[in-house]
Amino acid sequence: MLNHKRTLIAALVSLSLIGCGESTTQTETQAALTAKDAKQFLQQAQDDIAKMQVPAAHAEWSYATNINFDTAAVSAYFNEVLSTKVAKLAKEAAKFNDVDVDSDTRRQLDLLKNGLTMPPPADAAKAERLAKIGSDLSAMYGSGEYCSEDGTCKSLVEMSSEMATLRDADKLLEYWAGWREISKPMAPLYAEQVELANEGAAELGFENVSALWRGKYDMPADEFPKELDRLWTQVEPFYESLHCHVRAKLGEHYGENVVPQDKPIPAHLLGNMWAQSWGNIYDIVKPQQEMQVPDVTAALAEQGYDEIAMVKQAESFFSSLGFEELPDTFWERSMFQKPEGRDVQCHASAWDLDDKDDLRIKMCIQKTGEEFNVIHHELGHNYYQRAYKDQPLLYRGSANDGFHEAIGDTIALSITPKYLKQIDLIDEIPDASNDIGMLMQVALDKIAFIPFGLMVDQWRWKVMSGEVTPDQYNDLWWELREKYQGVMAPVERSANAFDPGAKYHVPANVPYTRYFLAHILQFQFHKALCDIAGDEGPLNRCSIYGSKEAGKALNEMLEMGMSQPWQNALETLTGSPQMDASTIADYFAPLKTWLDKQNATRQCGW
Ligand code: X8Z
Ligand code: ZN
Repeated sequence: MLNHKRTLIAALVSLSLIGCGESTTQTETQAALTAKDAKQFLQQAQDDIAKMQVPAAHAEWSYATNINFDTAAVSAYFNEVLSTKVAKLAKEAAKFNDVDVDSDTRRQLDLLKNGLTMPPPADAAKAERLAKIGSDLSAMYGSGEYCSEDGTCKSLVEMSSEMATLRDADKLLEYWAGWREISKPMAPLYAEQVELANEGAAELGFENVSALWRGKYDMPADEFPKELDRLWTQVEPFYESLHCHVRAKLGEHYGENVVPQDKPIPAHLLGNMWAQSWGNIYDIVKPQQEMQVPDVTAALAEQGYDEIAMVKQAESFFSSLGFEELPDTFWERSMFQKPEGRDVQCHASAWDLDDKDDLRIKMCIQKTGEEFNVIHHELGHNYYQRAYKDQPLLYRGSANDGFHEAIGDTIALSITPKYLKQIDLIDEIPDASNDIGMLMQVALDKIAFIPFGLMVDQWRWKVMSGEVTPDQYNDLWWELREKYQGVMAPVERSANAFDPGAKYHVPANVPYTRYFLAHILQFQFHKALCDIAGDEGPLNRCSIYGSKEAGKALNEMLEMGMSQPWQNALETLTGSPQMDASTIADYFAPLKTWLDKQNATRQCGW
């Protein structure tokens, strides 16, 4: 997973100073540092990190694919050692603040200073505690399950898979509430973690962890939220139309006593454990007029695809663009299915264990169209990692974290009927009269996600900055869920509930704004690549499959890694340095018109 990987790289960065040591730096400080010293410092840092990275990555992989007492201890140890070293190194980097260095050196120093996600305090006992909490939270999520009164226990994967097609509101509520039992014990640990990491952030010169996280986007930390607001304002009217229609249809299906038409939508009815994407309830909200929409889940089953075949098919898309095939070790070492008899972190992730060729994914693949998309998402990470592997270590990352999350999704936007026919998953390409159905399917996945992608870190930023206290954590979560998504808790939440902890990225400390950005960026990338591929049809019917030109243009951006501000990377591919949601409006324009007609006599909003 890119996320862990970036954290890891950042953590490893600290080790770099083992070689040049603090005593050297002390002398240097006294003797007035030069640009040459800065370069030497960075070189030494990156050499040392490179050496340390591999064993640490193996420890983390071992833990994520086999959660037990021993793997937890080893991974927590590496985490502590590495993040402590990075924090030290980040402090060292700050000593070059007033030294006149070239822009490349300055960029690398800055990346070193703000690379950590949860910076440990210098106090050894506190650093150890922070690492232990991180590992405990992760284990609580990874091994979490819900046991009903009759004693049957279900994993998250099992419940999620059932919830996709389950239409019994009581049973849905049972799973929804059941899964949220696993996060209750996380609450005190989470609060303690916030305090410790804030202490670490303060030592690095940041106001708090919130400022650190917001400061990673090549613009002032306080400007970044305004940029997000601007993008959200572009999407909001369309989201509200979709919300209005979905709520009305859910009301027809479950009754208006279950889905009141003047309130947010109860969160258990949207086909997804977190109500974050709604594609699974297409059957409930689809247009009345019969629409032919490819059923990828059914097609995969008909064609006898197993998990590996799904991944091979995804690989072949990238190959068709000119990307080199994945190495044999990818197939030997990846985890594609949930193994029997041990706990694993099923949440999908992509890894690059040696910063060279040891690419892997870790997933508990379900044989569905939804998971077929997730496979493309994960491979997008792997191809990105491989594209920037020759950059200096500090530049091995995506232009901003949203870019990393957007690449595989961009490719998946090309899984259009035209492509599905090319690979024999469907026999016929539905004509344009079916477009509303197909656009609805994509909107349920992508547009419904956008406010969720935004609210998770709106919550964390307030939590990390101390604007809210632990006793307000859960209430704030639901305030933001209602404000942005128009979704509400289906039952009153108890005083000890900690619902944010039931979402992987909160206990795992993976920043979430990246997915919001990715959902904007992927449409910009898709449009740019379709133009390059010479596809002149509507965007929702374009597939770049087989276009070496599109692959080349994409690779040019991927190869840049983090070597330049993201605005330059964006411009390289799309011709514009601005993130812009107007491509989304273009892509879905016919659906917006259709929705507004459906909603004409409805009272929208919440
Ligand atoms: O976490 C993921 C990926 C791994 S980076 C599967 N995603 C977010 C989520 O599942 O919540 C992809 C979309 C949003
Ligand atoms: Zn991802």
